[in-house]
Amino acid sequence: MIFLEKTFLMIKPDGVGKKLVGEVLGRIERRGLVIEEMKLMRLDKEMAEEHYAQHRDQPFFDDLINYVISGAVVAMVVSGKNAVSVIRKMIGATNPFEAEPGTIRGDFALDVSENIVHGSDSAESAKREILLFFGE
Ligand code: IDP
Ligand code: MG
Repeated sequence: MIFLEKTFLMIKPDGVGKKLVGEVLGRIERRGLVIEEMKLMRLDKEMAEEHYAQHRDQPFFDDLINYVISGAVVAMVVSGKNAVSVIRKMIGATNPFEAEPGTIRGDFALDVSENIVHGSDSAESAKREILLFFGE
């Protein structure tokens, strides 16, 4: 089944710091996906904790929050056919050791705690995250 859907993608502080914004946007555009909304912003602690609420009980939670609030992020809504799973494939595995070359993490990251980008893991997560960041 093909779904025309929206997903949420965020270039995390290490991605912005490594000057990978253009690289990530270029990959999204060249794939034929559409950037519907985009903003450069800084997350506060409350918003970061809300965004990553599902990981609240993980041992890495505090480090994750401190990392994601440590600098500017680029948040965006991306649309296209099967955008949620297409973006997840383009991002690659959570642990960059396992991310295939050709994926964003497989090409630019080597550390599970700093892995360049976030992408929604399901249509439900996308809806929640788009509401949190863009209020729609
Ligand atoms: P995802 O970003 O591929 O969806 P999740 O399991 O949702 O991965 O984890 C959210 C984020 O938390 C990861 O992108 C990464 O930044 C961080 N993270 C996940 N697992 C670990 C870990 O084992 N140690 C440190 N940080 C982690
Ligand atoms: Mg996730």
